[in-house]
Amino acid sequence: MMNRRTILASGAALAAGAVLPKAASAATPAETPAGAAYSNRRQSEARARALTAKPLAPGLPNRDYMPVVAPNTGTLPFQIVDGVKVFHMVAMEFWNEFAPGLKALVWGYNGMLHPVLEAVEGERVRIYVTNRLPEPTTVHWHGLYVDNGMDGLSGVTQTPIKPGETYKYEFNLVEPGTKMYHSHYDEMTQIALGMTGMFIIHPRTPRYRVDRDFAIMLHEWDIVPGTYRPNPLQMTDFNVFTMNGKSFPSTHPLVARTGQRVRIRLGNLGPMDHHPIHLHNYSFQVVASDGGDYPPSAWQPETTVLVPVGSTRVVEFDATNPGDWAMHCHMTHHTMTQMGHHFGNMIGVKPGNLGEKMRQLLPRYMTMGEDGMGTPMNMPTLPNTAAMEGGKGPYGFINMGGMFTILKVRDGITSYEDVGWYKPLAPPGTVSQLAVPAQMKHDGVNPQNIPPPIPGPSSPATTPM
Ligand SMILES: [Cu+2]
Repeated sequence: MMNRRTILASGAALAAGAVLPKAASAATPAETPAGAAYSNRRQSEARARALTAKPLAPGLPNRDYMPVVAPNTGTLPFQIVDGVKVFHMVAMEFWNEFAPGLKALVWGYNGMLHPVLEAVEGERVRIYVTNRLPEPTTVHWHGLYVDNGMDGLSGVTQTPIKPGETYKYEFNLVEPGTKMYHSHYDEMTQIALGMTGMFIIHPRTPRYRVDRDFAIMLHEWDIVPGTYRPNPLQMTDFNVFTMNGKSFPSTHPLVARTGQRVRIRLGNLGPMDHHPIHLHNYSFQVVASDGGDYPPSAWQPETTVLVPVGSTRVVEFDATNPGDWAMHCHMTHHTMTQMGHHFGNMIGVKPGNLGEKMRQLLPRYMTMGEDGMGTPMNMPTLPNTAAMEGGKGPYGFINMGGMFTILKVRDGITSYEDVGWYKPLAPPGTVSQLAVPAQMKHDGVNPQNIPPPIPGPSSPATTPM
């Protein structure tokens, strides 16, 4: 293997005019502080040794780790047999209700979409995978350091698990982190139908503790309104966006007590899209990915974290401000459910009696979108179709649906059940409302005093009302 010493010895570096500091030339990269940080060689070597070492005792929830909360889905159970933690995953088809009014047949594990596998660094796991799908499958351990034959890639490291068969995976968990798992056979179909989840390996000795620890897998689906099967052939035009298999308003809120340290682990194994997840009000730190913990010097304050396909991102913050704070994908079409995207643009169109004329041909026709789409349209829909948007909130209609949930921070709560809306608790004077004319006058604000519009081909400036 080439290191700096061998490069120097070979004379190649000298011939190329390279000059190395004296200290660096006396050590391999891994032996210098900068080199060690750059190459992570010692960590890598420890990981390789741990793969074949005697495993540590299995860790137990609430003793060796605080279990994560995975809203709307579950954590897979385990047994401990002869010092090994044993899981049984069953790949199967089942019905999932994405949002009120929309159910479809999906593929997942043990009757759940994205169930969490949770374990502890240093222990050994044995994971049985039974295939109850109509086609073969495998499970790949995404981001985990394992023996090659445990990697779960059909055709490369193992034969596929045929329908009816049960395979065994077994390995030491040599590294903590927010990892994932997913099918690695007919990926386009099986991942599109839901066969993904998070594999959380808690550190044996945490560097610090948090009070709330949430796990959310993001996913996207194409479910044609009125049908019951997600379409795995879709490449671009997804219409159902989920957090742990649910679209708002079915996403369970994330509940925390004021002052708690909150961690949110986000994973994305959806088919095609990256999701910029935004949290209202709080600046969080991005502290880790499926590659491992970031050193604190590399933590980054953000309000939106991009979660690319095939990655996890872990964010943390102190929930110091009570309220109902939205957390959602910032792609506007990812916070809508099953909207038809194939209409012409109707913004600014004056439809006149078009609706009446159309209803002679199509009795339930509605002209849509000439004033924008912020008001509920109560459109008659096909069977098995979710409403496009989120429904009723404490101050009226909520325009967002899809990949949207709410962080609910409350003073002094003792239960993490849904705590309702913040409205009754909002201190007087802290809610935006209709302005009082006397105060506007006092502040020199005159609603009639507006800047003139810039004239355009059909703007109101050139078409008098
Ligand atoms: Cu998105």
